[in-house]
This record gives sequence, structure tokens and C-alpha cells, in this order.
Amino acid sequence: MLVLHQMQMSGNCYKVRLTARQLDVPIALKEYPLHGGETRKPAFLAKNPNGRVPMLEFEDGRTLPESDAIIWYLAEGTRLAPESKWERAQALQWMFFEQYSHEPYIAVARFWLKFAAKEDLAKKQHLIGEWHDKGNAALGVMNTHLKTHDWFGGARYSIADIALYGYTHSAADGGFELLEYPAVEKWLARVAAQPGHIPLDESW
Ligand SMILES: N[C@@H](CCC(=O)N[C@@H](CS)C(=O)NCC(=O)O)C(=O)O
Repeated sequence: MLVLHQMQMSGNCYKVRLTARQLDVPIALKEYPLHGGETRKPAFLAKNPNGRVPMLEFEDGRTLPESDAIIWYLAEGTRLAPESKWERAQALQWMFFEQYSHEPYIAVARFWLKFAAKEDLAKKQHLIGEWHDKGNAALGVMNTHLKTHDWFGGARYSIADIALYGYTHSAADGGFELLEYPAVEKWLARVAAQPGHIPLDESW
């Protein structure tokens, strides 16, 4: 069976659980503590030299890190993968956007504001303004797109939506005000209404 090395509260890991659940792909979970540093130890680094989860491990020993690569792999050839060459390129466009312009600010603000110890957050205080400015810029870009489109990867719900949902739905944890982005709020509700949807904290 596939094994997902993960942290339950990570939005990147949630993307993989949500995709697997909606496609009925059986996976087992191996949980790592949020603050344990376990993924930076030699046993894990031998499997993913980048020292991060999520990482999918196959029965033959192959390993695949990076949330968006994993959900792309799981979705290939299924209803969650966009059908046409143009839609697949659009999905990739938004998945790269998520990794470069969205996750580094919205996920990082959430991690430090919700999960870090107060004394550690104090050392990052000077960065919060930049996280919020750039995260709000990303939410604004999404809101503009969603004024004229229902989804991010073409005509229907796909892994591009899952990639962006991972941290957008929990952005309030990082101090973002989603009421300012009404088209994003409506899209969040559409995603949550998809068959087989599970919340981030649902046990496996
Ligand atoms: N670009 C990666 C980011 C992965 C990432 O930042 N993982 C975090 C949890 S969300 C992690 O493993 N943190 C532990 C560490 O950095 O030691 C992805 O999308 O999978």
C-alpha cells in the first residue's frame, strides 16, 4: 500500500489526503510531529533530501515528495485531472502560482501565528507584514480569477482547486480576512461541497 509521510495539520499534506479520499485511493499514513525535527534526521533525509512532508512512499521503495507533484500523480487519468492540453497547462499555472506566490506567505503566516511558541514568533515579528501583504496579493489574484471562472484548472473541479484550497480555507489562522474576497469565499464553499470532501482535521 502507498504510505503518506505527513503531518495532520499541514495544508500541503491535507491536499494529498483529500485527493486520495476523493479518488478512493487507499493510503496509509505515517505521522510526524509538527515540531519534532524528525524529517531532518538521516533516516528521513535518505528518502527525501529536502527534509519535508508530504512524501508518498511506494511499495517498491520509490518516494515522491512535493504536494503538487503527488496530487498530480494520483489524479493522472482521473476526473480530477483536467482533460485538455490547455486545461492541464492552466492547472499547472495555478499550481506553480500556489507554490511561489501563495503558500510561502499564507501557509507560513499560519504556521508561525497558530502553531509556533510565542518566543519563536517574536523572532519572526518583522516578517509578518510582508507575509500579509504578499498573501493578500495572492488572495486578490484568486478573487479576480473567480469573478469570471468557477474553477482554477478549466471547466470543472480539479487538483488545481485542491492545491489552492489546502491553505486558502485555513488562511484565517494566519491572520487573513477572507470576507474581503467574496468570490474566494464562494469558491471555498463549492470545493467543500464536492463529493467525498473531507476537512483538514478528519482522522483517517
Ligand atoms: N513545497 C512543499 C512544501 C513542504 C513543506 O513545507 N512541508 C512542511 C510541512 S507543511 C515540513 O515538512 N516542515 C518540516 C520541516 O521543514 O522540517 C510541498 O508543497 O510539499
